[in-house]
Order: sequence, then C-alpha cells, then structure tokens
Amino acid sequence: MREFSFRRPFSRILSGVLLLLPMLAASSLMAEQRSGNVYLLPPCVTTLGEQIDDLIKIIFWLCAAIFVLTQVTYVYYLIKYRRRPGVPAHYSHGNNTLEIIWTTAPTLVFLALAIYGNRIWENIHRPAPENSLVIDVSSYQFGWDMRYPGISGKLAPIDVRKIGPENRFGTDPENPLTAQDVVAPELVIPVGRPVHLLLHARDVIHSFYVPEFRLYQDCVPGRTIGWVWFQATRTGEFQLACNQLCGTGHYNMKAPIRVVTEEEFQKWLTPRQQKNAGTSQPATTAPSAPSAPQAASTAPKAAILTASPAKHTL
Ligand SMILES: [Cu+2]
Repeated sequence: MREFSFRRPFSRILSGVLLLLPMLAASSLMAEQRSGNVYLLPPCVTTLGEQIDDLIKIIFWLCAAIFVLTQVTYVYYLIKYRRRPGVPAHYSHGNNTLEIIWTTAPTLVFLALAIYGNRIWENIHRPAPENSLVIDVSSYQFGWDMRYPGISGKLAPIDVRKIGPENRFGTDPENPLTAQDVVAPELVIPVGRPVHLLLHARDVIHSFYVPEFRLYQDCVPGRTIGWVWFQATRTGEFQLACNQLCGTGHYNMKAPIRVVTEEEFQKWLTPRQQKNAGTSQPATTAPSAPSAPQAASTAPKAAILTASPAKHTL
C-alpha cells in the first residue's frame, strides 16, 4: 500500500469526510434558537436552575474534550500504523502504567462530578427561605388551580384527604381563612423573591414542569409535595405544562406563568385579597415584599399540618 497523500483520491475523500462531520454538528448548533430547540437548553430564569446548568455545561465540555482527544488519537494511530508492504505488524501485550492511568483518571472525574452534583442537589432540597411566597398548586384532569394567601397573609389550612372535585384544595369551609384565599388559573410570581410551592393532585399523578425554571416535580394524590421552591431571576411569560401522561386531555394541560416585578405582583394580588375579604381598604397585614416572611413562613406549616412531609420525593 502506498503512502497517505492528499493528492490521492482515497486520501481526499477521507479528509473530506473527517472535515464534514464536525461541520455538520456545528451547523445544528448554529440553527436559529427557538423554544423546543432540541440542541440547546431553553433560557434559565431561576437561581437554582443556574447551578444545574453549570453542572450540565461542565459535563458537556468534559465529554467534548474527551471525545476530541480520543478520536484524534484514534485517527492518528489509524493512519500511522496502516498496513504497508514490508512493514511487519507490531504486537502489543499491554502497558500496566497506562492501564492504571486510564482507570484512575475517569474514576476521579466521576467522583468529583458526584460530589459536585450532590452539593447542588442539597442546595435544591434545602428548606425554602423564610421570606418565601407560599403558593398552593392543585393539579387536575386537565388543568391547574393556584391558591395564594388572603388578606391575613396566611393560607387556609388543608386536609389532603378532603381534596377532590368538590373541594379543590381540601380546605375547611368553616375556617374564615378559606374565604380569604385568592384562587387563580394562572401562576403570577414576583421576580427576585423565593416562591415556595405546595403541590397537590386531585385525581391522578400530574407533573409540574417548567423547563425555564429547570423544575420538574410530580404532584401525587393524597400527598403534599412541599420541598419545591425557586427564585426567578428575570421577568417574563412562561408556560406550566403537565409532564406526566395523565389522560386524554394531557396534551392540553397547561397554565400561563407570569414573572412580574414586586410592584406589579402587589397590584395583581392586593385587589383580589381585598375583594375576598370584603374590603376595598388597603390591607395593613397583606404581604408586601419585605413583610411577607411572616406570612410565608407560617403558611406552609398550617397547610402541611395534615399531610405527609413528602420530603425528597421525585
Ligand atoms: Cu396531568
């Protein structure tokens, strides 16, 4: 067999293929970004989501570097030791030093990734901050209801066993707080403030899924999923979609999400709280940005009173 030369047809074809492959991969990455893009992640708008993205990026670039390194080495030796007349084959019986290196190196890399990933996991699962806004989310075939604290700043307590078609949230009709709760078909969230969700399902298992929040959590009938919290980093409009095949209308189980400024949020929430309380006076105890903590911190305790803690549930 003759020497590898770019003047030879076979060598030209081989070079062309080798050049074409990375170009094809790159062209996909350069395609116009849109929602539903299969190559790139959707924009990330939560603080914890940024940590998840960092881990994804580290793993991606690590894999990319290893891929390039191994493939370049592979092609180099493929050409260097190609069959040539008069050159006998060389038999290798292994190299213990190399074996140890390429076993130890990936082990250390995997261990480092596991420790780093675990730290992010702990961050995500730590208790919601004290100043969180607590929102009760009730999923059903096929839609979502949101419940905000009323003018007192407290959500009415619930009993998950009472949740059903007649009692969407499992609240006690006799409790005066129940009438004060603000119920909405959309999720309106103030930017820059932690939001603590209490996830419920009325009939079958649904899933709270917002790709831009990097959030995906099942809602299970008979349980309060109370560990989910996040903090939006910018305003915008997003969509809440059920990500658990839950019946014939699953495809259409969605709700709008609006991340707004604190001021806009109060403008949206306060009139509803006043209306439910039967007053048009400005609420003295209504939650506002700095004074929300006491409202938020007491509400989940009341709301989860009769529910299982459901910590670390996926
Ligand atoms: Cu569903």
